[in-house]
Amino acid sequence: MASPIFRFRNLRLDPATRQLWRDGERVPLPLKSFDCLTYLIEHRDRAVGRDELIAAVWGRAEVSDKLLGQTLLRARRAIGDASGEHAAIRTLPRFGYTRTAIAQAFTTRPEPGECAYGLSTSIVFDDGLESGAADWTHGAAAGGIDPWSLGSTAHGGTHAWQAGAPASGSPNESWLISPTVALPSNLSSLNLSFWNRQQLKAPASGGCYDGALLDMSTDGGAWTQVTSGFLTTPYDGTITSSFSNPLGGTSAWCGDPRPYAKSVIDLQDHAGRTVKFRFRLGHDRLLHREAPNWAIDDVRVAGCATSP
Ligand SMILES: [Ca+2]
Repeated sequence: MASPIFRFRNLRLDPATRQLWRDGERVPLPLKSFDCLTYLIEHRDRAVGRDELIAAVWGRAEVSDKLLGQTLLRARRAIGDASGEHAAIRTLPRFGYTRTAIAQAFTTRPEPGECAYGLSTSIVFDDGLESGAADWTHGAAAGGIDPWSLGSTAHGGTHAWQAGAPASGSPNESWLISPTVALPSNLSSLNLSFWNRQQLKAPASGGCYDGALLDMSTDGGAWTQVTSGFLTTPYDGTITSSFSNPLGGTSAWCGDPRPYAKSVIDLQDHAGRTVKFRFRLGHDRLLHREAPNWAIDDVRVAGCATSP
């Protein structure tokens, strides 16, 4: 299992690089204080005895109460710990056979699409589009053009799916369809994630002229638009019906422009089924932005498994 990153309050602690961040700013912290903080967070489900903490961080028993107290004080200051019963790190006066123990009340949370501490990520499907189109398909509605191809506007590596712009004056509907993915029934937090970059045309007043959206088919059934379960980067507007966009009136992404962002969608309700994803793009009859209008990379379906 990869070394976890802990997130609590407005803080982010990375044990692998021994760095602590608050609101995106690095918080300097002496190494022993950092190691104490990490050990307490790693064992946040119980109180930690003084001697255990010293053995884990210093590896020897002759650490004075004063040194331990100073080390913990620096850790507490670094995380902005409150005093009294709301403190994350508290000293318990009597604890078993040790003189004192450190109790903690850290509540950590995973990022959308990541697994909580103690659970390992299980990858179900992962395609960075570096090995060709494989089982992907794409096309366009009758009379339209298929703007999809593998191009170099990548998020990871050197390839991504990308859609160009049809000629102005021509409303267009096109799609890109993923391979079939079988969702296991023994994982939790099943999700689809993909990197999603747009250069679509949108009115300054909000909404979309051109729009991009996600459909899903379950067990080979009809396509339906995904309209809920977005854990990050939800649709940001409704496509206007005023300029002949075939998808007019639907919710869509319409970044004008928007750099690569990660879209994460909850799939847990579909566990045990097979699914396909359809990335659908609608252009209106006005002038279009420069290609690529939509780029998709690093498409992944994953869930969380309890570690053995
Ligand atoms: Ca790629």
